[in-house]
Amino acid sequence: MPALDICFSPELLPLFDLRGRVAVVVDILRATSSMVTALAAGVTHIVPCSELAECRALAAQGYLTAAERDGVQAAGVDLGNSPFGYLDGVVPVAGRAVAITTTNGTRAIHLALTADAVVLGAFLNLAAVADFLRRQNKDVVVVCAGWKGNFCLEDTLLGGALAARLQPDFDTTSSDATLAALDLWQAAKADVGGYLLKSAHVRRLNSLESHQDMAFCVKPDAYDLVPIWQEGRIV
Ligand code: 3SL
Repeated sequence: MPALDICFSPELLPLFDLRGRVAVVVDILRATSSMVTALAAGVTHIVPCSELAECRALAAQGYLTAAERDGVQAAGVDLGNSPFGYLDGVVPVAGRAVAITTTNGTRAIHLALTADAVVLGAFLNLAAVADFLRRQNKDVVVVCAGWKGNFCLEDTLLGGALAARLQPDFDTTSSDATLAALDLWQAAKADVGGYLLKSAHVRRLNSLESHQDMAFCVKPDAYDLVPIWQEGRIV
C-alpha cells in the first residue's frame, strides 16, 4: 500500500527523498489555489519563476505576469496572487500563459522537482488530486510551502484533508506528520474558514481582499483539474 507523508516546510525537504514519489505542493493561501483557478479560467500554462526579473523577462515573450512579495502585488506586473485576478475579467486571461513568482509557493515547486511527478494541490481541487494519486499508486509527499521556512496551519490542514480522503487506500499512519495533520483536520473540518481566521497568514494578510480570498480558497472540489509540472511549466 502506498504511503502519504507530509513535509511541513520546504526547509525540511532535505530530509525527504522524493525520488520514486509524487510531490503534492500546497500553498493554500494563496499560490496553488490561484494557479488552480488560473488553469480553470483558461490559462494555457504557468511558468513558476524564482525571481521577479525572470517573470518580467517572460512578458517580452507574451506572458502575463503575476507576482507577490510579502502578501502584496509587486510593481509593474499584470496580476497579484489573488485567485479573483483570474476570474474578475479585469485582465483577460483565457488563452494566455502566465509567468508567476510568489514568496513561498513558487519556491516550493522548484524545490520539489526531484519527485517522479509534481502536482499542485488545494482545497479547490482536492477530489481531483486524490483521484490522481490513487491512479499513480505511488508514495506521496505533501510539500507545504509554509511561510519563509516556517510551518503554517493552512497547508498542513490540506495535508490532513488529503490524507483523510485517501484512507483506507493509502497508509496514513506511519508518519507522525500525517497523524498530526489528520488530527488538525479533525479539529478544523467543520469550519475551515473559521478555523483559519487565527492563522498567522490570515492575520498577516489582514485585509478585505485576503478574507474574500480565504473564503474562496477553502471551497472544496470546485475544480476538476490537477496542475502538473511538465517540461518547465505547469499545465
Ligand atoms: O507565499 C506565497 O507563495 C503566497 O501564496 C503568499 S500570499 O498569500 O500571496 O501572500
